[in-house]
Amino acid sequence: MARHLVTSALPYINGIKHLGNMVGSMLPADVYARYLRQRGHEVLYICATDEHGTPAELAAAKAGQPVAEFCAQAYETQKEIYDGFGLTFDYFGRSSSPQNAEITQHFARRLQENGFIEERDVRQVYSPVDGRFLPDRYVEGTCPHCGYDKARGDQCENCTRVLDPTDLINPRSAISGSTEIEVRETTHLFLLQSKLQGEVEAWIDENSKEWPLLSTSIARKWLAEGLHDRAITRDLEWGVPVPADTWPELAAAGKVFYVWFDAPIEYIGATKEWADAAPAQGADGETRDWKSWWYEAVDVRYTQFMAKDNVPFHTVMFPATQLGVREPWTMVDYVKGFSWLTYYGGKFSTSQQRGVFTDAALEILPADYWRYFLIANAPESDDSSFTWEHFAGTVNKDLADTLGNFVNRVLTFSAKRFGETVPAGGEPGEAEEKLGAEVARLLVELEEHMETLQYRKATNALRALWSAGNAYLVEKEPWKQVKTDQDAAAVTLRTAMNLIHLYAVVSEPFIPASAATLRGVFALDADTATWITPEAATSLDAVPAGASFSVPPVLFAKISDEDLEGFRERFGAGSVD
Ligand code: B3M
Ligand code: ZN
Repeated sequence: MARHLVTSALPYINGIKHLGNMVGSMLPADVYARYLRQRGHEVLYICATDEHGTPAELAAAKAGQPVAEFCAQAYETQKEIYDGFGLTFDYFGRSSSPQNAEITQHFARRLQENGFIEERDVRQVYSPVDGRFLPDRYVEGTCPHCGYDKARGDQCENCTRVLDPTDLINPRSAISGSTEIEVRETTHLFLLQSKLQGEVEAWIDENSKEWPLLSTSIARKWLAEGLHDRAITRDLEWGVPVPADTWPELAAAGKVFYVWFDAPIEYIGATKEWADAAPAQGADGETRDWKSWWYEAVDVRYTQFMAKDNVPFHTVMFPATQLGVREPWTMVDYVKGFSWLTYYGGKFSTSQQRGVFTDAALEILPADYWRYFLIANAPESDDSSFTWEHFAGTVNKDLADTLGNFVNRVLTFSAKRFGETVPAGGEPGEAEEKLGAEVARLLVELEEHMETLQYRKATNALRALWSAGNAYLVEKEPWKQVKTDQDAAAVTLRTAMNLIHLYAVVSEPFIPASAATLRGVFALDADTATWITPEAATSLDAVPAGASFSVPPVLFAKISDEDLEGFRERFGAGSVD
């Protein structure tokens, strides 16, 4: 059986992420990791904050803090939010860790030995007003490709093209706003990606056969445009230093690696952080062999999650780096890319505070409401839009009316008529057989969609499982049965309770907190968090007659019109420019 390595794109340290960021990387990765664990696989789910580069320096400057202090604080803030969303990282690291510096420097040395790095003198944007070079996001201007006037020096947010600061039209300093910009000469390390084009192409041909179209089309487009040699160092204070043993002059000049060079390496760095943290966290007694996941790891299947703007870096550039290192580091097997989640059809915007940010989301409603809505509407092939109306409608219909109501009705009614044990008596008949077959069929569907990482389809199957319970109740009408045939009512309620148990298991990756409540309904010895096979589901008898149960509090509160109005007001619904 394969061991599963799962990573989600590393959230930048510079601010709180919005729901679009959440659904485009961490949340689907968590759902997948939870599912795989339930299926009994060995899983390592790794993430970290991406702490280097100009975004971190700019955010720290804005907060008036030294950058190390800013990052340490911002890391804790983000980590707390992800805990709140129920994300089950095996480790949530920091790209500023010594582990990442060590591995990044190792990669650079190997690339140098293998002839894939070259020192080049380049002309770079310099701001006399700020007294410094202006790499990447320190410059803003007009995109030469699409004309977007707030393009950053490293990438245009509008057309997603990767840029060089000198490409920008009408450049200005992001620090002072000064348009008095000079171009000066300085030396940087270049990664000779052009030499690796053929190898990357061959690797893509061989490995991307099963990837979603979104990922392969972006990778192919980049390869078609040709891999260009790229500067992998910067003149910044904060970053992984160029190793002095290999490049003494550049190290003395204070050059650090470009954030996109060290960030993907942090997937490995964070795994080493996980291993190094073991003595402190080692109550579980497990051995943490980071290298067994990353080096000569023939039994590891590696799945990555990210939004589409990150796809080129993961499908082309990082593979080029890995190939150039000429060592057997684990390369990605499956790249799950996502389109954008929009806010009423417009962009979520950090600077304009438009949309819902993850901290505010948890302030107003429990994580499961967000998890469910976001995964059910994951922007898998196209952009999808968040609106409060759609969100409230989904929560009320699927969670409150379909799942919550079923659970509450069955347990409350049974407790009232038969007491708080699963009713005994009667034999399952045709209706139960039909239900069992339907449940088994839907479970197979759910499994198939989870295995192929199709989240919308998986959620449809989950919802259909919940609906099957309601349809069964409507068909059997236990509240009528109980008046004429106690045994018949007992069969119906017992079967319905087995459905609740099944829902507790199969809903867990999606809505873990509610699933835990459902598992707690029955005092069963067996670990019910383990997946139920379709064969076992057919008989719907895991919870036996006589088992005790308790009625949980209402699982999902409905979102009222009043709530909805309040949310719209607070978050500025529909204010799209
Ligand atoms: N931090 C970009 C982003 O947050 C970047 C991802 C790095 S993954 C190695 O969208
Ligand atoms: Zn552009």
